[in-house]
Amino acid sequence: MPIRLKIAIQKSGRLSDSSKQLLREAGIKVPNGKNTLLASASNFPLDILYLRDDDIPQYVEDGTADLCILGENVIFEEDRSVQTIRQLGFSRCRLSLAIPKSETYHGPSYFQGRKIATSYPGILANYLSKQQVEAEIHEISGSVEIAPNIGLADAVCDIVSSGSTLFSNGLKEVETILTSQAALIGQKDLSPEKEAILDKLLFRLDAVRAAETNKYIILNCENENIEQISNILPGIKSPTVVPLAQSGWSALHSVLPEDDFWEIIDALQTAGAQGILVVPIQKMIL
Ligand code: PRT
Ligand code: ZN
Repeated sequence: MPIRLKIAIQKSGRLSDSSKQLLREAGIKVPNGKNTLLASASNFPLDILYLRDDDIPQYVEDGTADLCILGENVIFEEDRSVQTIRQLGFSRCRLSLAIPKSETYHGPSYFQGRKIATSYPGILANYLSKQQVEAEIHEISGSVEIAPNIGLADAVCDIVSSGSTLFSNGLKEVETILTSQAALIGQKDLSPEKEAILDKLLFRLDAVRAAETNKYIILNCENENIEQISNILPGIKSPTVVPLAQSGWSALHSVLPEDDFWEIIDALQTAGAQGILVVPIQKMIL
């Protein structure tokens, strides 16, 4: 039997659609996983295990799965013997402490002697001990945000993304303990055969990620401005310069990190750039 890698992804939940989409953008035919626990990609040596996210770290640690896509927060909490291979940029969130809006907050000593509800007792205990604060940790598995309102705790330590859950429960965020995003996590010791498949997978995932974070830019300018505009464009190498039908004018093509675009747009226009187009990239091999 040819060797295949096994990747565990969340069956349904916040990570599942983006995990499947990432693998599909890497050209891997991923079955939907609706009524199945295990499925095989037909065009890549990868099997997909669809699981609850809480069960995944154990499966990777004990070798039932070689890899997984999981929120870093879960890995930080569980302290498993696994390794983070790549951060994947989606499902970004933070783990924060929040208290009732009406309370005055002066710093972490606020929590001394108080009761904090959380699903992340390990990370919270670590944070409190670093702050030299003694508090009672009350572990609950869901709906942490209602704990202060029903008198179960004085504060919460929970995952936040938009902040609207805290807000609608009359809470305010006062400390961020960690930030998290989805990550590709792997077993510590893969066989050389499996490492070789992982390298192929990473080559594809890196091409997808690079394409997501970069844009293709096309602009027109008079030839005398080419040098100045080229100096502003970060690009992978120097820009491609294509003459326009109108003499004395050229089009410049380049690639730039999306985050840089808004920073340099004014400088480009001041240097004489016109008709600027910013176009998504499908795959980018560096
Ligand atoms: O069923 P299963 O056990 O597999 O899933 P789950 O319900 O345990 O996890 P799920 O799908 O809710 O979350 C999976 C992962 O998504 C988490 O481990 C995080 O890494 C990541 N993530 C990103 C989030 C959020 N954003 C998020 N907003 N996980 C949870 N939330 C919850 C949070 O607990 C709180 O209740 O959303 C609420 C806060 O959201 P805002 O937008 O109101 O601030
Ligand atoms: Zn879960």
